[in-house]
Formats: sequence, structure tokens, C-alpha cells
Amino acid sequence: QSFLAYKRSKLKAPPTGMFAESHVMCLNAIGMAVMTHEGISSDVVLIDVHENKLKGEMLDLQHGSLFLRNAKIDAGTEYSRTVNSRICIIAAGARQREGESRLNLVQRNTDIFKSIIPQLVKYSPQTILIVVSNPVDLLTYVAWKISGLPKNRVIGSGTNLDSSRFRFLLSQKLGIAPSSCHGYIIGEHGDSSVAVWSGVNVAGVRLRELNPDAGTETDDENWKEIHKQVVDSAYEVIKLKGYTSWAIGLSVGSIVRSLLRNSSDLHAVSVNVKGIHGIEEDVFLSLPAILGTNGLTKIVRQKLEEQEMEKLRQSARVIDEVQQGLII
Ligand code: 6V0
Repeated sequence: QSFLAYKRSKLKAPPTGMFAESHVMCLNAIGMAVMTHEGISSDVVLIDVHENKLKGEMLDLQHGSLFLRNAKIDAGTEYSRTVNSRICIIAAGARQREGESRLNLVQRNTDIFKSIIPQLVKYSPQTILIVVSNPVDLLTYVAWKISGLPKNRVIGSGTNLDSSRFRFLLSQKLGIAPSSCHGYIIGEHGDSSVAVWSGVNVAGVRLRELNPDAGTETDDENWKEIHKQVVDSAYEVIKLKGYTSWAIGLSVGSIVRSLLRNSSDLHAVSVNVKGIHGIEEDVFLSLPAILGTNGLTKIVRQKLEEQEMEKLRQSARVIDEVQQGLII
């Protein structure tokens, strides 16, 4: 996919400066999944360098606009189309190859961002950027640096998806719907993510009350396997179908909905975490965050165990080291 720009409709924008409902446009399956997410947006623009693919996707989406609450769908290669976008979703870039780590993608996608971000900010200086491209935590930092936007308006999709995978897998093991199984994956979206086992609960009943070893090496119920499956999920889907699309699309759709509706919903998203949980580096990692009209409103400070915090600090150090080597 490329990036999805949720535009502010010039016709519909109320004079108060409030944003009208946005619009989705998207090129690939990620965008398609976002598009179909409960009519989140009424005005969407899709930008990509691949003109034919773009036109094909646009027509395909337009033909379905009847079923998308008549959403306005536009597409093109010119950034002027994105003017006054309330939210820009950046999912442009190289895909992970089978077996390739997300970190390997970083300089390739940084170079792509250098051509995209200044254009987006030029046409929509008030926008909120949502970064999806991988490695998402590093690229959220890159987007923040290039854009010059305040921290609250640059957010990475982060572990919102990992947390959804986690809750799905918990639900399978417990026989309870994912929406009723509570738990967070935080930190890096990827191999060094942290499962907060101490907080996993159903209706306030903590898993650790029933099994104090849950998630540890000594656990004979092997709960930690679930976190391993979360980490391996993308690799598995990519191996099977070549790319991931539906879960990430739906996950980004949920973030967009919270921003547009000013819902104060909580999402594990990649935000600037310097000064939290003892992290000293200027890095972006996922923590539970409240989202609203202005982007990031608050970060919820979970009561983490020392080893969970140490894992976060270790990720921060690794990410910072890569950041230092980037040519931004
Ligand atoms: P894709 O289907 O190849 O789409 C990428 C699109 O980017 C293509 O259509 C390209 O034409 C376009 N593109 C490349 N360069 C530019 C540019 N300079 N300007 C505009 N468009 C450009 O890849 P896919 O959609 O599968 O993945 C895209 C990115 O999202 C990759 O970095 C993935 O790793 C990342 N994902 C991140 C996920 C997450 O959880 N954060 C999940 C899935 C994919």
C-alpha cells in the first residue's frame, strides 16, 4: 500500500476549524481493510508512485463506494490532492521479504520517507501522521524528525496489532472472546516486544492469580508460547501469502477511528517514550496511549515488573543505536 490520507473535506469542514469526517483512500490490501472498517471515513485519498496500480485500486474502491456509505475516493501521484488532510497514514515502502528482519528495511524506507513526509506536511501542516511502514518504531522517529511536527502528532501503529494478535491467541486458549481477554504487548513492534503478563486478565481476574508462573520459563502451562506466536505471526503470514494486510488494516482503522471521534480510547501505539520507565533515549516505542483529536493525549504508565522495564530499556538502546547510524 502506499499511504492513506484522511483528508479534511473543504466543502464539509465547519467554520470552527473542527475537522469534518475524513476519507480513506488506499492502494493495497492494508488500505482496503481500513477502507472497509465501518465507514470510518467519508473522504479518502490514495497516493502512490505506481500510477496504474493506483488507478486500478481507485476504480475498484469507487465501484464499492455504495457499500462504504458513499465515501469519496480519490487517488493520484500528486501530493496536492492530500491538501488539508486530517490524518496521513504512511504505509509506503519496501515490504519485508521472507525471513528478513524489520530492522533491515530501515534505511531503504528512510530514503522513501524523505520524499514523502515534506510533501504531506507542506499540504497539511495540521495533520496527524500515522506510520505503518516497517520497522515502524524507527520510522516513526524518522517521520517525526523529517516532519518537524510536535510529538503528539506523530504516532506509529506499533504494537496495536501485536496486542490484537495476543488477545486473539489468549482467547483461543481460554475460550473467551478477544474483546474480553485483556492484555498488552508493548515495546518494539517486532522481535523484542514485551508481553505484560502481570496485567493479563479477564473481568479483572488476573491470570497470574491463577497461575503465578504464567509467561515465565518455569510455567508448565506454557503461556509464553503465545507471545512467541505473536512475534512469529507476521513471518508466518508472509511465508504463506506473501504479505500481511487484513489485521494491520483493521488495527490502523481502529486507531484512525479513535483519533477522528476524539474517543479517548486506549491503544498500544508507538510514541516518544523518553523519560518513561527509565528510558533515556529519544526513541519511539509502544505503550498504552490515549488518543483523541490532537493525536496522543496521555501515556498510561503501567506498573511493570523490573524485568519488563529492563526489556524496554534494552529495546530503546538497540533502536537508538540504529537511529544514530541513519542518514535522515
Ligand atoms: P506493498 O504492497 O509493496 O506496498 C508498498 C507501496 O509503496 C507500493 O505500492 C509502492 O509503489 C509504494 N511506494 C514505494 N515508494 C513510494 C514513494 N516514494 N512514494 C509513494 N509510494 C511509494 O507493501 P505492503 O503494503 O505489504 O507493505 C508496506 C509497508 O508496510 C512495509 O514497510 C511493510 O513492512 C509495512 N507493514 C507494516 C505492518 C505493521 O504492523 N506496522 C504490517 C504490514 C506491513
